[in-house]
Amino acid sequence: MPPSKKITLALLFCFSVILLISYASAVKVSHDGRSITIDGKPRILLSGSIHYPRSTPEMWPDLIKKSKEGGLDAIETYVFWNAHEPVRRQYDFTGNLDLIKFIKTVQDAGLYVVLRIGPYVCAEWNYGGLPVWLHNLPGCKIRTANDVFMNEMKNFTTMIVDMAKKEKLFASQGGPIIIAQIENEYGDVEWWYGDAGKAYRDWCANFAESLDVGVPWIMCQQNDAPDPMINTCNGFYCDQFTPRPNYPKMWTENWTGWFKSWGGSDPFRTAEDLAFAVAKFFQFGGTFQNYYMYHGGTNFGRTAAGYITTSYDYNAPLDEYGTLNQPKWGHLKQLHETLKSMEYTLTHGNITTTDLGNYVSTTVYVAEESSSCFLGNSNYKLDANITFRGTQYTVPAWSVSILPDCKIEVYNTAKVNTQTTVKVKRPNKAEDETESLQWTWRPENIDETKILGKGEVVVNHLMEQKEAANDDSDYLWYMTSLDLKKDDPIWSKSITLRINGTGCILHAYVNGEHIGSDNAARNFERNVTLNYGRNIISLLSVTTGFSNYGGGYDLQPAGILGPVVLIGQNGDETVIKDLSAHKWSYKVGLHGLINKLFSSEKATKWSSENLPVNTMMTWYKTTFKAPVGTDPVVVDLQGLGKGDAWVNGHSIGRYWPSYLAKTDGCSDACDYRGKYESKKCTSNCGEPTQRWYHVPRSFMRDDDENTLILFEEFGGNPSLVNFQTITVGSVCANSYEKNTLELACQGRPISAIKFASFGNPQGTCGSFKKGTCDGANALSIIEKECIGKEKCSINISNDKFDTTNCGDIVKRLAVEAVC
Ligand SMILES: *[C@@H]1O[C@H](CO)[C@@H](O)[C@H](O)[C@H]1NC(C)=O
Ligand SMILES: *[C@@H]1O[C@H](CO)[C@@H](O)[C@H](O)[C@H]1NC(C)=O
Ligand SMILES: *[C@@H]1O[C@H](CO)[C@@H](O)[C@H](O)[C@H]1NC(C)=O
Ligand SMILES: *[C@@H]1O[C@H](CO)[C@@H](O)[C@H](O)[C@H]1NC(C)=O
Ligand SMILES: *[C@@H]1O[C@H](CO)[C@@H](O)[C@H](O)[C@H]1NC(C)=O
Ligand SMILES: *[C@@H]1O[C@H](CO)[C@@H](O)[C@H](O)[C@H]1NC(C)=O
Ligand SMILES: CC(=O)N[C@H]1CO[C@H](CO)[C@@H](O)[C@@H]1O
Repeated sequence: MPPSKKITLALLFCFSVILLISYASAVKVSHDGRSITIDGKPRILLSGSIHYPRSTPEMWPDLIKKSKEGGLDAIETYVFWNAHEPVRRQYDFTGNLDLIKFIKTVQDAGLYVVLRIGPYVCAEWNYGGLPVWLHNLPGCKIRTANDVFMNEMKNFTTMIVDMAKKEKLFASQGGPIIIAQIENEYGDVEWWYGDAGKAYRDWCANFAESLDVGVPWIMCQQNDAPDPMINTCNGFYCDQFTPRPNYPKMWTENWTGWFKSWGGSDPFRTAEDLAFAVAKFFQFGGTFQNYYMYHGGTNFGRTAAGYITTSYDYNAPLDEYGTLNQPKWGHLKQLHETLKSMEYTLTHGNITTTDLGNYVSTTVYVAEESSSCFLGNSNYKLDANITFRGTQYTVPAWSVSILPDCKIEVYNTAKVNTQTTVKVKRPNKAEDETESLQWTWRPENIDETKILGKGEVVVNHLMEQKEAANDDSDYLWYMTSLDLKKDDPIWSKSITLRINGTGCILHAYVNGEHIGSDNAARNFERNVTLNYGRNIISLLSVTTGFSNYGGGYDLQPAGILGPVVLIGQNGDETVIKDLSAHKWSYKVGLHGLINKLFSSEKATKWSSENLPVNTMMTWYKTTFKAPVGTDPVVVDLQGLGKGDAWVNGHSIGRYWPSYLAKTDGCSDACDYRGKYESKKCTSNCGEPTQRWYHVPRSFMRDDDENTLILFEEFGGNPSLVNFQTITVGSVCANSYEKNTLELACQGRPISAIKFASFGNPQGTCGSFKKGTCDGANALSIIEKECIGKEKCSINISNDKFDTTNCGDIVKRLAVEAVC
């Protein structure tokens, strides 16, 4: 056969296979009154949020694999408009913004996609995902019945849908996208927009329908969603949510933890409470639920919303770096397996719930021959003894027991049988341990602006920062000058400069001299020294992202709106000179940012002499070897103030270790019982809000020298900066009898067993103690079974362990192993 013919045949073959696959796998997604149906089959669907820009394409396959292993059916993501269209009609879908690649990666893993286009997304993302240029577009009013806005929303949303259609990514085309979302939690703020809000809501629904994607659309938190939009629930608990008749009970945001703000402590949510919330949702007829977040990740660059930290870990089942957050990940995996085994009864069965009083209830799902049962105890103090169909069950307070066959308890949300993993940070072994990083530096060149007061735009008023800077930079200079004659009435013993700000960071300079800064300036006052003749006042206003939530959130002002006044005080006489309507000139950005000093390829002069410390507006540069291995890498920025950091030109986000978390309200041990809210369980009080910053492996070169560049805005000391890897230090397990205890060091062998006791051990991981009942041989059994292995599992049965004189108590095995 001539070669050309071979190729043609091969091509033909490939082509027909592709045709066959896409034809064969096109599925019909719809819903009945109970659940989403896929090709007519009612489904229990477990989904988890992973936002593609909050990790890297290199991390995606592993994140998705771990999601699948954790028992998810679908990955949910928002689409981030301001990241994709930073300048009107100029698009970016490269790197971690490659939405299509992300969706295909999910498809390759065999999972579905829930595409929440929005394009308003909230998400603690800068400006809720909307581009700031919309705010500056003449006549544009955001998220309401406004033609300018609706045209832009239509333009972007249509483009995203067209991109997905072109790649055949909707389920109706054989792709993975089973559900799409328009807008986001609009029902929570609709009142703010009045009748225009209602009109906009209807327009959103009609517009979404007109896109003809062939899969159902949802509108979350939208009780008045027009047909055929599906309203869904968001919250920490959604079991009491009632969908409209003939619509399924769907939960699109189950908050697995909470986000962190600069100055705040670390919120966490226990595995027991999260599992309780999920189990209760399914007990009361739920059929679709999505974890917000399953992997939170990192706010790289300038993507975080106002005062939101760079880490978006969220205490999610997969941590910021993509490793398992145990026991949460494993405890939910077991729950998912249990729920999946009941899919038929949960989606078909007739439901009977019996209230036994005292917040205790039983729910029975009966479908033809099979049935499944839930025993729920929402009492936050009292364990319940339930006699159910002749058998006695103990359901701990604030928990749900699941009996897939209505006889045997397979899962209880309060009984965690999964190991707890304790992560530790280790120094970078690639660096010589005795030698710290070598730094060079250069000053940020601000003289030109602060002394001369020269800007690009001059107007006779104070400009709002979004309008003046269009979100091109965090930094905006406001500069004015005033000529003072000797007979000016302002002269007095002390002259004060008073600035009414909007809560942004402010650095104030008078005649080139720094007179003070404020972290969140609303009322800034400093005494100043002025000269006869010309005086220059330069104010640097710094944003940390714009607000992302609330009715009219887009109109919340940023920057300096004034008044800016000078106050002279002479005895009882007060003289006020209002500078607000002076001639102000504006400059967006800083010299070093505009000139891309952070790009490591840039040939600029850096000095190694007289390294400054605690000096504002300083650039620092160092090189380092990438840590060996594959463990996640962080850079410890303790000692620094606030600024931006880049590794080999990739932004790793804003840093601010000098901002300490509030000192009170932390509870390292958190009682899972009782209603959770975002402030209930927090840790890290009094410590830097964020000290460690994720450096994705793909940002670093293996052998070559890697460059870290910092722009230090407040002043700090880089001498303590170092790179670390995050590994599993120890693992703990705490399992009840009749379960299998599994220990795994995530790729490393177990080196020692620090604690083992079978009986009623006390305490938690790291501080276990023997109780009154303790089988003598537990330690030797575990040591024999586990040491030297990457993972081991032990079936916990009474006959293996010696438990004489323990009586009738329910026994547990507690183990702490060292990796
Ligand atoms: C978006 O608007 C531009 C004009 O600004 C137009 O060329 C383009 O076709 C529009 N895209 C869609 C999908 O409507
Ligand atoms: C549910 O109950 C109704 C009315 O008793 C009955 O007709 C139906 O067959 C039951 N469905 C199932 C799946 O058992
Ligand atoms: C449940 O039964 C156990 C003994 O089986 C008892 O100790 C406990 O007090 C009972 N709890 C309640 C709430 O009745
Ligand atoms: C400006 O701040 C001062 C306090 O420093 C306050 O008394 C005044 O009301 C503020 N003015 C405006 C217009 O907000
Ligand atoms: C300004 O100076 C006056 C008089 O010296 C003093 O009373 C006042 O506290 C100072 N204000 C500030 C904001 O430093
Ligand atoms: C534990 O028990 C299960 C079922 O009883 C069995 O499949 C498994 O192999 C046992 N594991 C070990 C480590 O003995
Ligand atoms: C109402 C609200 O804050 N919505 C948010 C719900 O959950 C997460 C909070 O982390 C946000 O991203 C949502 O948009």
